Amino acid sequence: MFQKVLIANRGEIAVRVVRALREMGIGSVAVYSEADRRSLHVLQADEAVCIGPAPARDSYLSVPRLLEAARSTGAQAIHPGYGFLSENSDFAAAVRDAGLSFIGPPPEAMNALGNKLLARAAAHKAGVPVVPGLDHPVRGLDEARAAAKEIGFPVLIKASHGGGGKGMRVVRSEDELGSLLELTQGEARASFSNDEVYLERYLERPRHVEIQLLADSHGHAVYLGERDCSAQRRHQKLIEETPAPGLRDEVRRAMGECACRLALAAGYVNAGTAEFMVDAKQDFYFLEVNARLQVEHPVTEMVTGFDLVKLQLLVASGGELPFVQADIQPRGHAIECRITAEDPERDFMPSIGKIHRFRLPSGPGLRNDAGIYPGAEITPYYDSLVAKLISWGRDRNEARRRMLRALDEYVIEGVKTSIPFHRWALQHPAFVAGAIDTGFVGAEYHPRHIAPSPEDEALAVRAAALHALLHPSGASAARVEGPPSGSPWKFAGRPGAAGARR
Ligand code: MV4
Repeated sequence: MFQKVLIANRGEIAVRVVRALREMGIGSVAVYSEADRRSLHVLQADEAVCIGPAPARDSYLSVPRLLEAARSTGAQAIHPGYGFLSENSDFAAAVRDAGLSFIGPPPEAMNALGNKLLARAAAHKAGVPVVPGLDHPVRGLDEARAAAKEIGFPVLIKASHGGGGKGMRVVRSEDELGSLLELTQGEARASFSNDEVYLERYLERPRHVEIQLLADSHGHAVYLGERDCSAQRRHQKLIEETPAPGLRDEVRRAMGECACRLALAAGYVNAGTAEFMVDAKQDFYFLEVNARLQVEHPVTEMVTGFDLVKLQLLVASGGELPFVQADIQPRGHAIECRITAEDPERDFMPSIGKIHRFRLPSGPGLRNDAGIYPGAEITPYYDSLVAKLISWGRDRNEARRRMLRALDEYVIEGVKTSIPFHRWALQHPAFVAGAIDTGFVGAEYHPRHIAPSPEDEALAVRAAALHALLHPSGASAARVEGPPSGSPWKFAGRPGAAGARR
């Protein structure tokens, strides 16, 4: 096993990796940009190296600076976290060429699964269902027309090199095909420097269900259940849970077995995620493999009891998986809410500033993975994810109500956060019923759901005016004696109160 590992990342995920290393008795090296001098991951790691100025391309994305930091500190391996260089096969190769271990898959496996068309072909070969469509780039309008007719409308034009929902266009009829093909190719050329596109049948509002897999270098692969990530907005996940509500056991098992076959066929070694779309009949279709630890990995850890970061370190150092599929027996239900520094009332606009009050919820069945602390600065340079709140329950409803309770306890002041959105989502009838798909947030969420209603605003103004009349000296409301039962405001929003949630 390694004695010292460098973490090529920042924020909550860097803190998460430090924790696993500390428990394993392995030294940790944090790297940081000038904007992150006082960040939590720097304070938590055994050592820390400044690798450059705030812009990520000059720090967290600089391969030479990361390798130099590993060399100068004597780290033997690099954990890339998620985002940044985590799925960059050139980085994985450079780490290997520098004589270090990469806590991730071999670059060859990353390449085989990283390109959408290559991944489709690999899936096809491994007997994994993919959405009906072309297995090669479109070579002209005539071919596209013939393929679209065969597939059946609506079809989806996808850029081979696209990602994160960019470079996709729905075509509803043949007469739109020519113009949308040109448009998508032009956008693909501009965004990905490559205009290759292909066609697939378009699934309306699928669920997003992904399989957590784990593969070692001895030919073993297992799956650790699935996660439903349908609660997302513009391809940014907001809430994830496991197990996927209502997913039939035989579907879950079939998806898991597909993910393992694919991993073994590609020579994959690491934790990884096979993404699928699931339709209303629970037919499932493979999308792609994320060759990294994911943001939402904690929900899987909560129900399986395994530490995925420790297992990543084990398989990356050549170790054999210490259990088989039958040993994986998930228990209960877990939900994760991503706490981002964004304003859900203003189109999730990033919010920056200093965190002045910060208190995390605690008590039974909760986990907090936070990258911030009181006094920390949220800068505009990086991702807006600042913390993750995970709840566990014996069943889904316990996990859901526990999450609502925890969101009520959460205190974070200084920046706007996604917490009001989560309160809304977790009480929505469709979420309560476990009946959401990837269209849920786009179709159902509107800022007015969390902004105070005009009635409440007007009532607040009248209350303030009354207070000013009764206390002309300017005594603050906080010092005014309330009725014996306490202020009615104290109970507004509690179960049983008029207009209460739940
Ligand atoms: C699709 C689809 C419907 N039909 N492909 C979006 C991101 C990319 N990785 C794949 N995506 C989709 N591909 C076909 N043939 C709908 C989506 C999609 C989606 C997929 C997974 C999770 C969230 C999504 C949100 C909107 C659209």
